[in-house]
Amino acid sequence: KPDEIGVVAVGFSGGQCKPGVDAAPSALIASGLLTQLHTELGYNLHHDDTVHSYKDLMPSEDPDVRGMKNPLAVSAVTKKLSEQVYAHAKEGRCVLTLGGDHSIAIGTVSGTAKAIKERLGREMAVIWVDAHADINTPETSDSGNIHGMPVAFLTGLAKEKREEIFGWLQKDNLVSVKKLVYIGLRDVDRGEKQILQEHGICAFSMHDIDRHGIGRIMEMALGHIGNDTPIHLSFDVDALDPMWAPSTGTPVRGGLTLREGDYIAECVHATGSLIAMDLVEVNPTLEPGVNDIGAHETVRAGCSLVRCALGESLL
Ligand code: DIR
Ligand code: MN
Ligand code: MN
Ligand code: MN
Repeated sequence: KPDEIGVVAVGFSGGQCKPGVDAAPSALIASGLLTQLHTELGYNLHHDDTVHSYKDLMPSEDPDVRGMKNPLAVSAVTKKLSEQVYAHAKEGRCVLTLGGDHSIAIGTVSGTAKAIKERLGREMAVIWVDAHADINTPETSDSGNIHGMPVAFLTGLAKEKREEIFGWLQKDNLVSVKKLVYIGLRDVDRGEKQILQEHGICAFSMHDIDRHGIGRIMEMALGHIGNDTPIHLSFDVDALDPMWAPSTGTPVRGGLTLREGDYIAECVHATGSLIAMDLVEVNPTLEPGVNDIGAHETVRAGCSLVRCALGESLL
């Protein structure tokens, strides 16, 4: 049922330290994104009309564990989100998750990975579009922010036995490092570079994009994944240059143009294998521009990426 989309709106910011990224789903929806998906692109949306903040899951105390900040909260939220995403994916819906910071991908990817294994008997691929690799382990992380660690937990490179601190992640929830592709990297920590090298992870940096052009990069990225493999696209808006997406927690100059971002999304759509997309790290309360212009532009860019991934550019 490729015309059915499950939507999960996640107003969660506990994977990093700046408030406001929890306001993104409402801003994206208020700007008309979901309406457009229905009326212009013809999708049938399954949405509970709720921006989930998971307040009932918040612990009263949440001390650091192995340097991780808010470990109980992030674990509890992503566990619940994993179940929500799984339920949509199990029905054969393409799952659109509006974040929230990127820690929420621990929930989304774990949910789709499991559903795809059960439904299709297949391992899915993950395309991670980001300025950052988000593959720190608790030990390599300088910040302790879990939004810099989701890929480590999702690939099993970071593990924690305690059920209440990501111990709920089972084998079925994980993705292979071989099925992971990065695009847009330009701010990768030393420990992360080591992890990427050690495991031979497929990663296309901004340097690679400058060198080959985005067209060739997408051929290589999709070639690595292989035909007919279900794809989960996890798009951090900070992959875009701050010129296009200034309202985000950790902007890094020298990023993708909006057109390059849209092109990535269009190419993934064209495979016909997109099974889920996350759009994360839009923070409408961070407004480097005058009169909200930064926030407005960032929301607009985010909406464009989602529409492109869902086929708006098709003639
Ligand atoms: C840094 C920043 N690598 C960290 N990560 C960010 O905190 O681990 N990810 N900003 O989006
Ligand atoms: Mn990220
Ligand atoms: Mn990032
Ligand atoms: Mn970030």
